[in-house]
Amino acid sequence: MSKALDGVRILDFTHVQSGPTCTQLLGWFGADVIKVERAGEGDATRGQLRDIPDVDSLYFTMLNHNKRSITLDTKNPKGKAVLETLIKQCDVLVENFAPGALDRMGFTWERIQELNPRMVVASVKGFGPGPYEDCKVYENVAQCAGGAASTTGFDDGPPLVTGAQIGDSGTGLHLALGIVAALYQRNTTGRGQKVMAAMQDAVINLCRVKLRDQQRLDRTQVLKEYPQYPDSEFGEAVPRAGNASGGGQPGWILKCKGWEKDPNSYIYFITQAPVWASICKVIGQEDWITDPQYATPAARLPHLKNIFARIEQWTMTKTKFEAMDILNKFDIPCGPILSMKEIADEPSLRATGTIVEVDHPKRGKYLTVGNPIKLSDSQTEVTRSPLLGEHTDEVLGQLGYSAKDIADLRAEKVI
Ligand code: CAO
Repeated sequence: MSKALDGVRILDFTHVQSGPTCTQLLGWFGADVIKVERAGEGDATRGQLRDIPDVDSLYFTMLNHNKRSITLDTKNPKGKAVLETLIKQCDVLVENFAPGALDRMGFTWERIQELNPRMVVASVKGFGPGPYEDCKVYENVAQCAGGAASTTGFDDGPPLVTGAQIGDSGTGLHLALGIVAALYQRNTTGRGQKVMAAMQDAVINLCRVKLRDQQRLDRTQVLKEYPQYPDSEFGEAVPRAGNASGGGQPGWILKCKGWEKDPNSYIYFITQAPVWASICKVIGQEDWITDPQYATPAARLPHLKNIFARIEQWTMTKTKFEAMDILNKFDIPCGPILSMKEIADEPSLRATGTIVEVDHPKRGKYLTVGNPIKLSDSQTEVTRSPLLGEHTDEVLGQLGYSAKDIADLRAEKVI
């Protein structure tokens, strides 16, 4: 079967997490991704958080499937010449170096355009133009500067970062969309263009509903679906909302049977208005269907804590899966708090290719997250991450280098 991005060649100059998630996605859609790494060391994540000595870490392997790896010293003149050949023969260059690193290497936008005017040059940076544009940035810096941390957690605690890597993987997703859009536009213009995704911007985009709430708060000085209402004062900025729903249907995380011993024995429960009567029947509180204090969504807002406490009395009598079964029969939106262990073992996620087992020559079998985006005409087969420099000879051969050229470059430590 053909793939959506068949024939697209990516010069993958990315490292750590944000850039590699982007190029991995492009690889899953069929692009030929050539990852350029420094000889001897490679992407720093190969050696970070290792669970097996001298074997590429899960951090690296899980971000670099469906790629080829070549080693190249791009600060060496002969290495630069190889990079120029790659630029001429690739469609997209993706990089997430610290600001200015590509320019310092001699590969400015102008130079790249001279070499290949059709090339799309895509970058992840921590910040867009402004006071922080020269800063190096990692995941949690972006979560903090993008508004996520100030709006995550509980009112009486400090700001919190989330486990979801919205700064890195979130930005990688944004960048991948930008690249595909730029390739599409190239079909009509014949030109490449610069694509830039700043991590702060990506996090702000994902926190869009909190900017919505900031403006509601500015106008009305209250956010009635937040846990601060009606008992506490609101300040000037959107407060942390605990587990309140970000949408118009109030929700909260409730204890289920076994919560005393199992830290994940909880369920997310949404009191969606159309099923209010069903909720009342399930928990045995039918009087709330008609009681004017509870009968309408607006009337319920001052009583949400009381409502969730009453529902929790019911959920605590059921396991999270029993509660799911019962609630779903009545179309009551809810979700179990699944641990990573439960996700790893879930057969339906294996069946859809969202959780995939991959075999690696040095580490053996391991689990990874497959392509979360499913295309009906472009199936994803997850192939293992490359060893450092595994494809150097193959790729240089395809670029027209002879075996002797390659041996000379190796002797001079350029590759
Ligand atoms: N050959 C020779 N030199 C190479 C090379 C190669 N194949 N690949 C990289 N280099 C050089 C770069 O040119 C750079 O050199 P200079 O500093 O002399 O210009 C140097 O290696 C280091 O690059 P870096 O500054 O990007 O790497 P770092 O480890 O110091 O910083 C990071 C890492 C992530 C903080 C930084 O790259 C960054 O801010 N990137 C943008 C934001 C981003 O993507 N962050 C997410 C990372 S995932 O959490």
